[in-house]
Amino acid sequence: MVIEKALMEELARKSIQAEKDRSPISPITETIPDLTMEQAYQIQKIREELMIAEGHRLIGGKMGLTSVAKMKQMGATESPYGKLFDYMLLGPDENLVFDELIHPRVEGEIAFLMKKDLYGPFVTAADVLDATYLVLPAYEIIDSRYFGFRFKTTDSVADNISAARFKLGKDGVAPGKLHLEELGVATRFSDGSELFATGGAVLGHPARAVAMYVNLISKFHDGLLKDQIILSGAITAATPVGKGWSVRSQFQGIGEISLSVD
Ligand code: 0L1
Ligand code: MG
Repeated sequence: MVIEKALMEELARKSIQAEKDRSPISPITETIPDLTMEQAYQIQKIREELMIAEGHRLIGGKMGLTSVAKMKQMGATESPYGKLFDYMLLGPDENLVFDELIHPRVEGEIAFLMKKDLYGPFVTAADVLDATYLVLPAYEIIDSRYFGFRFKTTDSVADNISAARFKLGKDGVAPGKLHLEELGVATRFSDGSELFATGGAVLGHPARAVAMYVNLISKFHDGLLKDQIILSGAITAATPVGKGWSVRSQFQGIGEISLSVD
């Protein structure tokens, strides 16, 4: 089905309003079941332009569903991307405020801080590592604007793949000497439960996810730019969080990160 630009803008505005009001909405595919991935990215792009017009600064991007754990959790077959804005970044000692979000979930991820611009569509993982200033431990806090986190991947793409907040570890390391695919990530939650995975859980190597991001955004002639941050995707499944909850992770050879929820 053809979707007129005006309807795309209306759908983008609904997603933004749901984020602002913490008021979940129904997935687009309930009314437009054959929403294509291309249309979903056009809606996401309009959403991005509207956010920038409101004064938010684009500071990077994110890949989603890059691990088998996440794909299984969401029943997905392809890895989508989204964009990160300045208001999403939590300070190094800042807690997550539960009441600002709808139904947040936390994911441990490896972040890349760029020192060079990269433009696709033929970027490789080696190009990404060459253009990276630091890799850092990160938490992404996703918060779908759809009821009950229930949607198709196309809905999620139109909703900026649930991007809501993220936090970076205080220390980062130049990627030169690291084997990111072997790097272990150990996570311990305040209820005593633990998760362990390696960087290779993300498409075999997290730099591959970043290369995929650069190549995908080239369809809009966008690049991953110097000083931007990119989250390479959850290493383990996303964990729902509540008030009073906390988590700490060790990223082997990079550093640690922790997060508490107020
Ligand atoms: O960061 C993520 O892995 C989110 C990917 C898309 C699925 C979702 O919207 O939760
Ligand atoms: Mg994520």
